[in-house]
Amino acid sequence: MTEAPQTEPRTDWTREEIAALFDLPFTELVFRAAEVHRANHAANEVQLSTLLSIKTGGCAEDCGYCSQSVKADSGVKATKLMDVQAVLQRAAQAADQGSTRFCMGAAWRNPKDRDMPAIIEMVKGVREMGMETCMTLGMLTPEQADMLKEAGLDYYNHNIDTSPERYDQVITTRTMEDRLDTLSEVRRAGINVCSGGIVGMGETREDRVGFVHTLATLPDHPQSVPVNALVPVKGTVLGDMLADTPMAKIDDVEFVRTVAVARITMPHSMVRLSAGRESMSEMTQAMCFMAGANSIFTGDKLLTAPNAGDDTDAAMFARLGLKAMAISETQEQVDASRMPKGCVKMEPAE
Ligand code: SAM
Ligand code: DTB
Ligand code: SF4
Repeated sequence: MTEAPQTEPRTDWTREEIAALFDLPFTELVFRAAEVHRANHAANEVQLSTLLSIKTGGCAEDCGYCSQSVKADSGVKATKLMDVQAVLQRAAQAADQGSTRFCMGAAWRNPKDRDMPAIIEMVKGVREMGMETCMTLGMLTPEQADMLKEAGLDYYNHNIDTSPERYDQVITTRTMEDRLDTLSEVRRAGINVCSGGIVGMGETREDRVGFVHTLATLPDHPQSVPVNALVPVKGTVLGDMLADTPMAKIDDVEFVRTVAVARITMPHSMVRLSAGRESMSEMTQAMCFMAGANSIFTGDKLLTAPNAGDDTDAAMFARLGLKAMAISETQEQVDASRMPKGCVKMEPAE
């Protein structure tokens, strides 16, 4: 007999339970994930977020996947922080295209206090347009987290990227603990957490288990969980590694499995099919939506890498019968994810 779908968030997942989910026959795993998805979300609706790099390149960190690290020979030019008005113009274009969340990313280890006034203006301006706001600026001090909350920031993106065991093989200039500390400050400040990572960096299945386990056992599940497929960039440690050892590339089935396990273990979270869609077949993306992914990045550019683009996505949405999710729907999920664990949401009496 099949068990009832898991709908209440649990934060006591064991690694063994998560490994057992990964080990399920593929169709059984996707079926279970689809059940959890349908029990908690409108199954054919996808939340649309748009990215903008507000400060590109020249980053002091050595993340092995990233084109923006000073250690990478990727040809990405370092720029200064964009002007507030230029950022707001790009947000207005994204809103016109139907996007509901504007995610602003900076290639920083952490923001400097002198940057905060402009950052705050950006958050306020984008919010005034009626879009949700997201920032990803690196590590935050408690004071900076409070300032962002005060400005009205809806989400902060800060990825754990991989398993705790593999972390120092990917990044040496900070630790997983540093990442978890910032996530905890963001949570304390009352900002929604967006945290996920990258698969396809040559990691093992056990690393993917550890990656999902770390997210699913945080004190609260992140409200958004981006699952990125590595975009291999020439001149980065991992991009070059993958070019030299193509057998290290993750296969599509294993990618879909990772999405499905994230969906089952974090039932209320928005699971975002993030970077890497540009080189992914429509069928693999369709399997990800079936397995519970319900958010994407729109537009033809991520931060520095190409993205699928609005026309391609519109054609895919039409073929698959998907539609854009309204902000009110996303907010319902956020409320559900914040309910005390073990509570069942009651419908109002007739
Ligand atoms: N500097 C900030 C930070 O590291 O938190 C914000 C920007 S950083 C580019 C945001 C995230 O993008 C990273 O944590 C990583 O998960 C993802 N990312 C960066 N380069 C990528 C690539 N080549 N392929 C897939 N994901 C990537
Ligand atoms: C996330 O998890 N993926 C986005 C966002 N958060 C900031 C970034 C993807 C970056 C892909 C590579 C690039 O554009 O340089
Ligand atoms: Fe810098 Fe973020 Fe890229 Fe790491 S991922 S090098 S912190 S921009």
